[in-house]
Amino acid sequence: MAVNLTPMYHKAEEVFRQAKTTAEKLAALEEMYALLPKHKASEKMQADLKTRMSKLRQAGEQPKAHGGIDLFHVDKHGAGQFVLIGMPNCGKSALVGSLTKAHVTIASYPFSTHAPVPGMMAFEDIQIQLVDMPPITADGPMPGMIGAVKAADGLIICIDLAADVLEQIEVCMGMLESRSIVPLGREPPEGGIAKRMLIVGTKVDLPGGADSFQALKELHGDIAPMVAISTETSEGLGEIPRQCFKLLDVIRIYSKEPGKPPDKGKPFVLPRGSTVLDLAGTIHHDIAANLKRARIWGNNVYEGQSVTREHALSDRDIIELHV
Ligand SMILES: Nc1nc2c(ncn2[C@@H]2O[C@H](COP(=O)(O)OP(=O)(O)OP(=O)(O)O)[C@@H](O)[C@H]2O)c(=O)[nH]1
Ligand SMILES: [Mg+2]
Repeated sequence: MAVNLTPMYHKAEEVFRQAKTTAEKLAALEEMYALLPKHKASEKMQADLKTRMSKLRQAGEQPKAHGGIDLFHVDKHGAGQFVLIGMPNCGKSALVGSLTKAHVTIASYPFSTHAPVPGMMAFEDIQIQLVDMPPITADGPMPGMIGAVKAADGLIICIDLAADVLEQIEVCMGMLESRSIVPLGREPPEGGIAKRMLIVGTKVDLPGGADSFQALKELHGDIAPMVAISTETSEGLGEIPRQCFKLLDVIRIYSKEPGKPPDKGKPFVLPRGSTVLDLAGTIHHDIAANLKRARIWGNNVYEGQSVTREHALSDRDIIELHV
């Protein structure tokens, strides 16, 4: 039986031939792998592509110590970055695909994602970054992946409600614990880190999904907040941006120039507890250095009240800075 390669595949192969850097070559190979028809006749090609990808990944990691590229590093954008963790085929890519415009690979076979894929998820008037990741297994994550997990502002742990939920929790939490990463609110071991985490039960539309979610909540509800979702029916999807925003514990501040209406388009996003001076420093260090006074419109204050540099801001406050 012949392997019928699509024009898209040939295009990806051409991109591979033209690629100069390891990252470009790897991205092209991944595209070729995604576009390769998966059946018996293509098994040898699949294996061959996997070997080539694996060699490139190793090559990509070698020079890291000498300042080379980190294939798992994703530049942060928006109010915060959440990295997805989960076992093969649990629905990570489908989730990122449903909440962002990212071009993810969703497939019925496992190990379909080979590299991080970032996308921006909207929550009201801000954006939160999601990063789709290759799966982890009982043998652990792909080499190099832990750096991205540690660097993230938060983790979304995906548990397939149509599969063995307890095994998945054990594998995911065990992997994190073995790297001294614990959920926020727990004491990390020395040198470890506490991370914001959201547990997402996926495929709740499948038979037994709702019951599995209840069982998961009863047994492990103390680890982190939990949400059940389906990318098929959209159930629960709206909860994810809300929960991520809550976990990030940030506030949105709108700036206003004297005599003009506030700029409601794009708020500044700051950690909860930030002051007027923190806001000024985020805008420009000159403004922070020369800040004389500020006026505020918002919660728990009179409209346009003058406040000091040390005044702690609240979510959705409008601030007018005077230098
Ligand atoms: N019924 C149902 N199927 C889903 C849902 N989410 C994902 N799937 C299916 O589950 C399979 C795996 O989905 P992916 O999103 O590719 O899974 P993944 O976790 O990214 O897989 P890897 O990249 O291999 O780790 C696909 O066939 C999806 O269509 C869901 O909410 N409901
Ligand atoms: Mg995937």
